[in-house]
Amino acid sequence: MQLSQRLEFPKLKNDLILRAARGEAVERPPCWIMRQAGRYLPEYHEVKNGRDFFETCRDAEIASEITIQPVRRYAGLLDAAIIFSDILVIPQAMGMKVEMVEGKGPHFPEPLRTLEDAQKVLDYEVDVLKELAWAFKAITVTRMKLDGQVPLLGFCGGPWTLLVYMTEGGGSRLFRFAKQWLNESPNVIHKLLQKTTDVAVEFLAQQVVAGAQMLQVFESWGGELSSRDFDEFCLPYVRQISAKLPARLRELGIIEHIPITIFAKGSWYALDALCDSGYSAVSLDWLWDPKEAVKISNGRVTLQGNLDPGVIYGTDEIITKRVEEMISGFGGGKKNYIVNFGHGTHPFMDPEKIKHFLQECHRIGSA
Ligand code: 1CP
Repeated sequence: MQLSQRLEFPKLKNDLILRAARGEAVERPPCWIMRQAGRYLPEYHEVKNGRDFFETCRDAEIASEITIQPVRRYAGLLDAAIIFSDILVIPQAMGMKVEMVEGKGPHFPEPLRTLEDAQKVLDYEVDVLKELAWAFKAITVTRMKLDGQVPLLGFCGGPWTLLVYMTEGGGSRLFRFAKQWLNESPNVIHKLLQKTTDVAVEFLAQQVVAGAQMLQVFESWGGELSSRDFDEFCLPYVRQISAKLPARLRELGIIEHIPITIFAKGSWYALDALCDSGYSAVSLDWLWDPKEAVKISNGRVTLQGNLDPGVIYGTDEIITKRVEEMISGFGGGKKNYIVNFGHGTHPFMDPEKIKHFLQECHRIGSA
């Protein structure tokens, strides 16, 4: 798509998160929450109405409604919306079947177990625009409906995390198959990671064309890798994504800088490297002491995080105390900081507690 053909979107009224991601000084830290749309919100279950998960993602009207629900409920408290979708749409676009089992999570009926299985995926010709057309439509519809209230975030799974699901066939505790692949057939794994990376770059770029204003890469299983395996199987691909994206965006007529965040859960050893990996922001899990992370990042990136989501089960007083500690730990939050949890919301969380968290982030972050 050329510049002249680009879609016209409503004017953005709140660009706080974009400014913070660019490293500009801000009046208070922007706030959003990983997995803010979905399972803990009664209005989500109402709209989903027992439908299949991927069916809801593929219906632009429903996906946009679910994306906007938290923005509406927490009016004025959230500074970004994240498109309602899943990281596993990339394996789907690569020809793999993925089902979402209610109450259990993702399930691949035919995970990669043999070299022939892997070859089939490597040989599959992926047409990102065609296979994920529904995702781009959902983004465009959502951006229009948001009417510039807050920026819309696009996202994808990191290549290593996607490989875990493709080999394990779902969530895992032991990572038996993924680790077997890494240590038995590293060459095949590199080919799969490369192919996934190429699809991820195109997917992210097209999300921006469709209307995403900021992006995040979720390497949720980063911390399952040893530091040396992270350097071999994760970091180079995560780096390729941030390195290749700007050129692809320019080809597609996008000249503005699109901030991109990397979240490599559990990969504490990689923070220094991630600060030099071409990402505007690095999202931290709750194992980090904010002060230590600030010391290491030393102003190279904007840090995002990192409340232990479990704090939301606590009293208002303890939530307030943890917010104070978090924001002061990140240096007061007026530069190089975005408020978030260290991981996603849980289905059992009380939306009112999350509201208290957000209100306190605003109060303390504005002081
Ligand atoms: O508000 C939002 O963030 C909604 C959009 C969203 C995002 C960004 C969903 C909806 N999923 C994701 C990302 C995602 N999906 C990640 C990365 C973030 C993280 O680490 O949490 C991962 C690992 C997945 C995979 C996945 N999808 C799981 C985890 C399985 C495991 O291995 O433990 C699950 C349970 C899903 C299903 C899913 N995705 C999203 C929702 C709301 C749900 C629950 C489906 C339902 O309604 O039952």
